[in-house]
Amino acid sequence: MKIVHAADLHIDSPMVGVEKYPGVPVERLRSATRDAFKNLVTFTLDEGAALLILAGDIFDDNWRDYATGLYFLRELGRLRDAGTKVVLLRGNHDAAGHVTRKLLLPKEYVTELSTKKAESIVFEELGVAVHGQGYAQRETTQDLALSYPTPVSGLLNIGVLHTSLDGREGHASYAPTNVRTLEAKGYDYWALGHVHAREVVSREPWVVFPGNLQGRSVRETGAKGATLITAQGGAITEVTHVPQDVVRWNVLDVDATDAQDDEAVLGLFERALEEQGRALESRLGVARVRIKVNQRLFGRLLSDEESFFSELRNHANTRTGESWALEKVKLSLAAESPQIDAGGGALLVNDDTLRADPALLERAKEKLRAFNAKMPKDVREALPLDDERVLSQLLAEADAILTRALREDGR
Ligand SMILES: [Mn+2]
Repeated sequence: MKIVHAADLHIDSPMVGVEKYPGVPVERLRSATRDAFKNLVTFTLDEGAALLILAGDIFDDNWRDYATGLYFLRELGRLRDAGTKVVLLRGNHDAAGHVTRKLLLPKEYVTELSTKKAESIVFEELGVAVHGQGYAQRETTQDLALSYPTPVSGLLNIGVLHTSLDGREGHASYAPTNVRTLEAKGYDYWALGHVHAREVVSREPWVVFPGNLQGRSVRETGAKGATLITAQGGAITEVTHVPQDVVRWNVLDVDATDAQDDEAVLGLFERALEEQGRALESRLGVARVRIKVNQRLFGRLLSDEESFFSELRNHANTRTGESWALEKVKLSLAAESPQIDAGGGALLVNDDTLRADPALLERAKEKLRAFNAKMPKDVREALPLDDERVLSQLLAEADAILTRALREDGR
């Protein structure tokens, strides 16, 4: 028998800001959460799964209109004829008290777990008991797992829970609990949701976050999908992750420290695209590109950033066999750049260049005097900008701040 476990579908998540990126196929991105859900239903059918479990955050928020809910029901409807059962619950994003638009679920094959108290749904014909409770409110901060029912003996017991567990970076602390509490329930499998990165937390019993079904920003990189559970004779024999995403987010790090010109940087960029492109298959790849260059090239590329970046986009968009779009390009300075290591050099004009050019120094002092005159008296006295020693000190500090910022940006 096969069971499919997915969570955090966030269907019709708005994908804020994607239209800002030149050449990104916005419609393909906007429909990605729907298309991934369609993939999930097709996959469930192809596997002949008896049960599909959706562990919360099926919807991102209140729908703009009923089209979102109707799409969900229409796709789900493909499971009816196959006899596949569906169990779902609400998470923080689609908590009962938060969303105002409601769907009438077809009860003969879709069951929503109560948001009022933990309950069990027994599928005698499958030999499976599913336990769980959905979110009544967005801010659900109590440990819901504590009141989950005792397992039904002789059946495969699955707990469904939308939880941050004992804390996961970047995820609000909702329905917090811990693995020990889950273990103590005596279930065979915990079908968790909420954390968007896939994680097998435990194997005895199975405690699994499938991750979200479709990445929605560069913070959600890599393969996204669902978990396929295989059971035999009332025991779980296999648990595997299967990608369902149609758009895949990537961070492409290109170390071009040794590159001497634009052409060399482009070559390295091409190679990075090719390497990561293999995993895309027919998906759209959306990448944030981080290119690290030496100081000489850094200044030159920055001075004509726009045309260099559009060159990169053009290379990405016109690849054959793969489909790529660039979210953002970030240039950074290699940390091992000798001048930087010597303690500075990020400022085009620094103390040395200023002193080497008396006219420049005089012009700077003039500007600073005018600026200083507008300052309140106490500031003017504490910081006499036309004093060369003060100026030297400030330039050195500014250089250090800029240098550090450039280095950190390269990480
Ligand atoms: Mn959530």
